[in-house]
Amino acid sequence: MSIKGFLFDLDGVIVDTAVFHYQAWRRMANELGFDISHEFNETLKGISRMDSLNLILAHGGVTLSGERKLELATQKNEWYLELVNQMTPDAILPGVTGFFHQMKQAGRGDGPIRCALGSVSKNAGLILERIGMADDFDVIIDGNKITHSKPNPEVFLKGAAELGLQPAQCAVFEDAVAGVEAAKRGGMFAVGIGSPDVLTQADLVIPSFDHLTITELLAAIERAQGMGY
Ligand code: B16
Ligand code: MG
Repeated sequence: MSIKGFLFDLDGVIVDTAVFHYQAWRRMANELGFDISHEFNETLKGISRMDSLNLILAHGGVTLSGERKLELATQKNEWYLELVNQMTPDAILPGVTGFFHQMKQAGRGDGPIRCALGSVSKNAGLILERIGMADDFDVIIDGNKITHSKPNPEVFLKGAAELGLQPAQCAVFEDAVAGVEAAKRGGMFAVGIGSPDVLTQADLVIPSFDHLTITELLAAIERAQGMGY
């Protein structure tokens, strides 16, 4: 089925807020007396705030009350927002702005490509405002509109539905293992942004949007579909 919609993850695809999440979670873990590595941080990408906290506490062997966990999640978010509030459009990852320009111009003969944001972050709206991309999506699905974080496909299924498209008509751009799994479980074509060694479930992996043309991308997707991806 030909691709008519693009669904974009936010953290690690449009902007590198994954680094800010890591800094804030690491600060919290350090205050609790343990550390988290880059490798462990990979497992938190695309996972909701409370699910991330539970994974980190289990990793550190720490058990806390529900009330204390809420306090810590709130504290982490305050540290994270200090970093987010310093963001400007300069934080947009290389090639993203050019790709969006092409997307607005590209058509498939039977209509333009439509796009949605599919992020489990409750701060997605603020981040898009900070980087000047709040008006660049036809549909925005964020952590305030969903009940299950990735790898559950809910965020992308809602995005496709609000675009008026079938899942198979959509390609998802994801940097996280959990996000690629969500796209596959949702029945979408998964374009991994990063390393094929990490994003092993993706149908196609590209290093970034830098120097990427829509024509080349759609051709690569069609080749992968032809191979029964
Ligand atoms: P917040 P994405 C996800 O965003 C992040 O990858 C993940 O690390 C974070 O815990 C989650 O959002 C929740 O974010 O605390 O801001 O609500 O990758 O789905 O865009
Ligand atoms: Mg991400």
